[in-house]
Amino acid sequence: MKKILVTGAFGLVGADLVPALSEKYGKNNVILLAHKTVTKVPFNIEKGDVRKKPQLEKIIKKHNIGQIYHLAGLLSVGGEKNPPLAWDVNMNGLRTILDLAVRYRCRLFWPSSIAVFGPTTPKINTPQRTILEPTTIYGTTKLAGELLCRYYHQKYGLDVRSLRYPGLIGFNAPPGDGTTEYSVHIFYEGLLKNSYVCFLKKDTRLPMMFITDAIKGTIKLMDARSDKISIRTSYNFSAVSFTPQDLVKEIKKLLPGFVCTYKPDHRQKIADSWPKSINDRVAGKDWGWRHEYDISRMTKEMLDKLRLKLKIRVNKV
Ligand code: AKB
Repeated sequence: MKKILVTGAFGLVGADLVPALSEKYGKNNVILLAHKTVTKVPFNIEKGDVRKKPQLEKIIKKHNIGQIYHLAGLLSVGGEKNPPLAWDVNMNGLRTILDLAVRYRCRLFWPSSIAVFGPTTPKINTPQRTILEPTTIYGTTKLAGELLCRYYHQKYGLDVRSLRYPGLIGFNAPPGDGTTEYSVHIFYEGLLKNSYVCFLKKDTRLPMMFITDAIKGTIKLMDARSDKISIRTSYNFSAVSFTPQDLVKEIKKLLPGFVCTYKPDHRQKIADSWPKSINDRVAGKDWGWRHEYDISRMTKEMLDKLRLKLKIRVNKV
């Protein structure tokens, strides 16, 4: 079988996608791209930079790659710290991968985000096709990336598929430098300190999804028949919507002494520019997307899994 390449393999999505792909296709068929030297990881790793075409081309040829999950990129908060770098990594990285995917006839997955939406987008039940006027460099690269993906599909017949990820909540990788990531930090700090200072206002409602649902949806999209894919920019992809206050309420049910205080900072403006809930009806109709986790089930699973990861005994919290 042709192998699968995952870039950004150590980020929030990669850390759960790689084990899922390895289970489905076999560990030897999944190749991880790392931009730093990584040791002691039981996977096939290649070192490389997504912006360097010759490096990547060598890896694609060497492993006979047939599918690429291109996850490497900067997020909303990290992007604002260094906009030129965000543009370079997110756009030039994507262009390199698109070109190589055409040349080696690979099926490609690339994540977009709710960051493509902006203050002028309808905030509730945001439709698939709507106003796209993002305010961050991250959202701008995601919007340009979506259009580039569709262009490559139309011009070169590339089988590229994409999802507009909402805020993802997972436990395998440490939280990234994003805005919705308060919803991951809160679990670590809750377990380690029994308190958390939230950088968003308590009533900031955002679309969110547990990582298990996100991975299931991502693989389902990649497995779907090509003629079922009517969207070649990026699918709206949704599960639950909640505020920091809602999440605190759920955490308190399982960590009764937990205290959250609110100190909104520059990240509030980013969160305020995004929708509160997303309509993903087209993903449901085209390839059968449905989420499983609600906020309560997700909270319990996060706490259980993080306790194991952080080696915290239940009777001590
Ligand atoms: C971020 O907050 O930057 C990301 C995203 C919603 O794409 N988690």
